[in-house]
Amino acid sequence: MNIVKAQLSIISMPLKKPFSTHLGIVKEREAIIIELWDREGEIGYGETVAFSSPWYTEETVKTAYHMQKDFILPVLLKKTFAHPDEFSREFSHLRGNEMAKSGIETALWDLYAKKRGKSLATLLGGTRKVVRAGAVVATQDLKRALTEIEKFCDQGFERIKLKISPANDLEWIRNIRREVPDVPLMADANSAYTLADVDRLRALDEFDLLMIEQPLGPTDLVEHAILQKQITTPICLDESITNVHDAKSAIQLGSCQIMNIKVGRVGGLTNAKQIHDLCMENKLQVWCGGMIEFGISKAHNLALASLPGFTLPGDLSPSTHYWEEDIIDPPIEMDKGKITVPSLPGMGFSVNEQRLEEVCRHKEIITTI
Ligand code: OSB
Ligand code: MG
Repeated sequence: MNIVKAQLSIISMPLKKPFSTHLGIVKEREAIIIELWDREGEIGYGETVAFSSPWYTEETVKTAYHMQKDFILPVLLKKTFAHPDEFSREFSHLRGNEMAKSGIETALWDLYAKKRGKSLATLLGGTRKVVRAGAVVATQDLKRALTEIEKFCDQGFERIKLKISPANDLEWIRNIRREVPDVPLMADANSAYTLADVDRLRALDEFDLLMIEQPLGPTDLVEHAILQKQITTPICLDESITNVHDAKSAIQLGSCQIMNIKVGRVGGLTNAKQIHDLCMENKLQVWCGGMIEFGISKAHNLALASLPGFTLPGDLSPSTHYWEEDIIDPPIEMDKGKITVPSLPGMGFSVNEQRLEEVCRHKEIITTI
């Protein structure tokens, strides 16, 4: 693959409703859409899932744009890649900045799959035709949380994930369990606790949660291992796993029983697949995490989630879940809690150029000359 031209577009769209965690509220979603052209004019699409501010990881839309424009694309435009797997190694000298890398790496994967006339899922080694969808409840109001859970269950979502913190955990989950005793329920703390909260976290054990996601800090692999010995609810890691090495360490230490794999958080599809393979070898269950993303990233997620180790429902939702109108065509749909893995070449969806233009705030073309 020889990339002759790249375009970076910063887009912005309001969410249908605010997404609220103990770390802040997302009302408007920015993202960088990447288009890579090869010599024959074929285009590969990627999406950078960094947020406008560094609340979830240290990256932002602006830092990712800087990395892509000034460090990644100038090198990429001078290279020839036989396979998108080469990207991760080539840019390993560029530290961190996984979301910046992922936006471009996933565009390379899309282009590569289109050139081969194969779906991304097929090329990654996917084995499922449909994946199981899951919804996230991210609100500071218990009544609203209960209403949403009921709605999501009616829509067919196969599991509900509740955002928790010491301000809304035990009381909330007790109420939810009273209203909907059997719903497959998990909690995501986004690092709201420390080991000093072990009694509080142990009190969650009685509610039969599928798992608790990232209770402690991002670098707390040792602390998560200590916590897991004191609670029965399986720990799932999210923020703590940014590469294959983190995943190996977490498995060695016993920091978690389950992993959430996000393409953007781990620097692209190649690394995501490697973490998946490692978890399968070590008999850990994995699921595909979400980033309140647009359709391009959603499409890449569907391909990844078709791999055999993705045995649990992910943060996978239809286009209309967060957006009035997505940027892909057709939009992603859910049928009875299942989403079909695209089978057309590449990511399997077209980009809705008119919609992309509508939500575009800034764009720039980068070429070798
Ligand atoms: O912690 O999993 C998280 C969204 C943005 C940033 C972090 C997280 C999330 C989610 C997934 O919870 C929401 C979704 O995309 O459906
Ligand atoms: Mg999470």
